[in-house]
Amino acid sequence: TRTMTTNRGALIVFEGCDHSGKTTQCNKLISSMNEKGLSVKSMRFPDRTTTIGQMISSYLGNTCEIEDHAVHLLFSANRWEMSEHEKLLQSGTTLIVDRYAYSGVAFTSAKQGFDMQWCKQPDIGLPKPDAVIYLTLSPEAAEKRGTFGKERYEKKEFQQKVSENFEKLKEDNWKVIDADKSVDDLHTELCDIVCEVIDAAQDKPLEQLWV
Ligand code: FDM
Repeated sequence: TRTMTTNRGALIVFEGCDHSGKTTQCNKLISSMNEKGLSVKSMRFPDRTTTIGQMISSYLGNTCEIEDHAVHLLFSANRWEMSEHEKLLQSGTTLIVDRYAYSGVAFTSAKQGFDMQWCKQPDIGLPKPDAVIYLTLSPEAAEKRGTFGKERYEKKEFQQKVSENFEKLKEDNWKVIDADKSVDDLHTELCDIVCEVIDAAQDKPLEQLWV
């Protein structure tokens, strides 16, 4: 006899540099997939709504100081406190996630005195994304899209180091996409990719990050 199982949803993460359109694209994907009747949910990290997230938000807004190692662990804790969302994946909901542990490692290891291996440690064992869609933009194209905001890390030299770190984090589940095109063209491209990822994930078990 054949047991009835629900196909699991896919865990799809978006990473990218400032002005790459990550957040815009995540939002557009959620609405068009909802229109198609697919079960999808959006998440973003940091999730500023939790107690830990509020501390992170104050740190990013420069209204408080937190020691560099300590804040790295808070960003990671903020992902672990959402790991119950694995249940949603198992029950068939696809998660579209704006930033994940890769941002955690890329940003902290852009600071003086941090090595990547140390930075990865606290996120080991989180649900591993079925795909990481990495939106790239040349510094020139990024500059045309506007200036940096006022939050911590929104500085050109720092962002350059972050990009170099992202390059080092690429694994076989990464898809690098050139974001230097119109919002609608990029959206069309991403819709196709996301549908393929959802199809492919159905029969594969969810893995653990960096194990
Ligand atoms: N950021 C984000 C980190 O430094 N570590 C992390 O683990 C994550 C998820 O927080 F500068 C940084 C990246 C960015 C800032 O992100 C806030 P949003 O997407 O602008 O809210």
